[in-house]
Amino acid sequence: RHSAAAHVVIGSKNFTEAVILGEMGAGLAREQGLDVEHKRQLGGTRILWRALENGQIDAYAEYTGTLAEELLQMPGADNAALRKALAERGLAMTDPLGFDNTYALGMREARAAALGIATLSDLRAHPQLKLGLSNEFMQRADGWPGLLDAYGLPQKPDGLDHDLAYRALASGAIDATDLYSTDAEIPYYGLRVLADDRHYFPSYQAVYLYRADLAQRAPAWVDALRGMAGRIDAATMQRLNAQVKLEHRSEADVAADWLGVDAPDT
Ligand code: PBE
Repeated sequence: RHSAAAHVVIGSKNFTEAVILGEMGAGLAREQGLDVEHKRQLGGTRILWRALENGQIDAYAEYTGTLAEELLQMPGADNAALRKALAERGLAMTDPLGFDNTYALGMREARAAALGIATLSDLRAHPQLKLGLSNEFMQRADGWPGLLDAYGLPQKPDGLDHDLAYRALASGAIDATDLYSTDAEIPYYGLRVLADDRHYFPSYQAVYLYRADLAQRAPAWVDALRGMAGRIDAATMQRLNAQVKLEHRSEADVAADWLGVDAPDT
């Protein structure tokens, strides 16, 4: 070795899938011989975005709809337009990894069936329903404020941590919550996903975002991240989420398994 391995940093948001994708990105960097640090569960979307912009991290997994609606404020923008706006900020994104993780509202099947609720519009007739929505969803441009407008919803939701929402739903403490469509709990609890009959939610294709200067500092890692395009479909992502959330394996282990490498010692 004539020079120390380059140091790179990947971040992740504070939910399971984000951490798995962070561990995969870190695993790819390690395979390239880079000295990689994963800043796990740094925070919500805006925290990760700021960390990427200011160089505290070099990459993280994001979703196209989140970029368009919340981060770049370009509602309806296609991926080419997003790429251009990112480039103006010294940032870049990979092609889509192969799955969408969209927001949706969900209820226990029995409760939804008893009330005859199948679509988001159906919620209008049930003002008494208790909505418990994840804290980030309550605030976001593509979250509750817009949903309320789009559907004219009468409920007064409470905010809660997304990881607690499924238990609250199962226990009957709340009637409905925002789901992430690749969550393992949706099939596990047999939840009813309410149809977005007014097409409020955009598409949320998973991608890696990275700093454009990474192409000079760690070109092989950029190639490896870009090589993830099209490699994870929704069923696969949901299965990996299940390995962590339902089978209680670590994200690092699940990611290493999927990559076909040994898990790092931590
Ligand atoms: N999502 C749905 C959110 C969380 C789940 C992927 C659009 C996001 O992280 O932006």
